[in-house]
Amino acid sequence: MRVLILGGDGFCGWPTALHLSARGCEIGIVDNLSRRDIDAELGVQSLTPIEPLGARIEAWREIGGETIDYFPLTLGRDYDELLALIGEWRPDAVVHFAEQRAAPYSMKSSKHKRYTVRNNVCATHDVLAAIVESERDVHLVHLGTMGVYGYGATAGAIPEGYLKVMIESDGVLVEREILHPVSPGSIYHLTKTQDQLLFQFYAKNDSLRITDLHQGIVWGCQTEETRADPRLVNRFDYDGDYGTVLNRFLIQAAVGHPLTIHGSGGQTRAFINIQDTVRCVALALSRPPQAGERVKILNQMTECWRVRDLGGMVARLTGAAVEFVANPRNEASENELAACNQTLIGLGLEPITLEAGLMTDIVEIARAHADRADLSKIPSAATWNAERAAVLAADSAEERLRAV
Ligand code: NAD
Ligand code: USQ
Repeated sequence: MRVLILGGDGFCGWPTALHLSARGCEIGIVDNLSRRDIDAELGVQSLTPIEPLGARIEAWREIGGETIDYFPLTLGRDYDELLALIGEWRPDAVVHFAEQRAAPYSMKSSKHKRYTVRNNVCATHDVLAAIVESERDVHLVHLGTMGVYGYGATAGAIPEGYLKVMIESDGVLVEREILHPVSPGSIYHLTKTQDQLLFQFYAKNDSLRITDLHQGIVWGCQTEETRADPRLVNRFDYDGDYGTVLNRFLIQAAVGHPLTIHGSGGQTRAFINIQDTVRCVALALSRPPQAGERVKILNQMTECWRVRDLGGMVARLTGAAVEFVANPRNEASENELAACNQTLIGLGLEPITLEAGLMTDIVEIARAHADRADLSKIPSAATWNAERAAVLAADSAEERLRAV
């Protein structure tokens, strides 16, 4: 199978490219390296030292991997080049990871909000339009997010994308299945809800075959393939904008920083290990929807955890201190969460669940590169609104007073 990986230099895209390449797929990567530019903008770097993309690809070939093609395009801007690429490279499937994916980054300022909306929505739409215009039968697999559902009260486990409802028609109650209502918690998450509508339209209007993987928070760093050579190492973000909660806690523990629990830590979220991410994408590719079928939506998560329980677990494992800090986000301080993931389990996914052994592995990676960590980049400074900004400002003024 020929697979074009959009965003193949990123945290999920790079290990997916290698995983599929190792299993006989011919791989092409499209990436504009904007994630590396954002590192420069924020003055941060991946905790693990990542090679330039060309060197990564060359290292894969040197250790016996297949050749991977690279196309430096900006999706949402270089439309003609994308269209030509789909026509000439002739992918059977396109896996779309190429979006600005950090909620805090998307909330930093109007500039960041506008960039995230423009980048993500235009990228997704251009991919859809180009597949139609190319007249090729391509299966599009997109990485969406569990966050599209929001974290309000749910009646039982969140279904996979669609919700059965009863509607009244001429005084008669009729059962319908609708796209699950959305409740995004950031501009980033909002763009994923827009993506869903684009997919729904193109599946209906052009019979495109689309799978949308609603992924939970990814933890971990390495996969079977990225471990094969130090030059293949995956990126590992720990800063206040791009670091995700469990990875941040593990690094904070490794560098002796207290674990930064936002608010009460009662937020419950869905999680998945990076090794399972790449397996899930391979499973989704193996079971495409038929032309004319509705968008196939799968919940790509394996377990749910409350943030303060995660903090407690990492603290017990490592001896780290825990700190409850003012929450920069506008989010429910406590929520319950359960989600269905039967489709991927039914396709054979055997989840890697949070275990002390695996976490110790990551703490070891973090310790090995601790000298690259910039502790001043750990606090999450992007505030969601004026009220949150005031709370954080009051909190740091109090801290300064305590220090004198
Ligand atoms: P990432 O930022 O590490 O990777 C995204 C890649 O896409 C980067 O290499 C970037 O340079 C590229 N890119 C972005 N916009 C582009 C554009 N317009 N044109 C070309 N290239 C572009 O992010 P990630 O963690 O690998 O996430 C990949 C996808 O998975 C995202 O869509 C994200 O929403 C989704 N996801 C990630 C997580 C997670 O915890 N990391 C969880 C759920 C869903
Ligand atoms: N949190 C802390 N302390 C920290 C960092 C985060 O308590 O130091 C809390 C946050 O306030 C939030 C929760 O942990 O309640 C999760 O935050 P996160 O940064 O780990 O995850 P999130 O912002 O939701 O985004 C990440 C990815 C995004 C993906 C999403 C999946 O960056 O690309 O879509 O996870 S989901 O959350 O299911 O929508």
